[in-house]
Amino acid sequence: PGFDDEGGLATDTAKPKLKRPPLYKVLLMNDDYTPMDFVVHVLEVFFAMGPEQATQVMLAVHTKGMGVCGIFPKDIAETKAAQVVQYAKEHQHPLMAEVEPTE
Ligand code: NFA
Repeated sequence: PGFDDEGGLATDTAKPKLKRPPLYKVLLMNDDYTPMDFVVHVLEVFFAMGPEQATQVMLAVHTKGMGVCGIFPKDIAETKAAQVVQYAKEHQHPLMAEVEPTE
């Protein structure tokens, strides 16, 4: 915005379009088989949590059935969820992660 003859409208009323991207939750699902220490490790590696926060989130997922491990733009959320599932599979654990839009 800002030039005088952009096309007839008062150009300084045009909003600079810098919208933030829609955000998506990465959910971690509980299961009966994945070891607790593996889940803590995953949260530390893929979600940059320290050991204390990673342990809290792991225990919340373990007791409530699922939990949010991070909130990101869609492509990042989907990449992280896919990386977690692939990494768990490589280690023969059934840990699952899903993506869901925020409100
Ligand atoms: N419920 C798993 C166990 O008791 C631990 C776990 C926590 C798995 C969080 C998945 C997610 N070993």
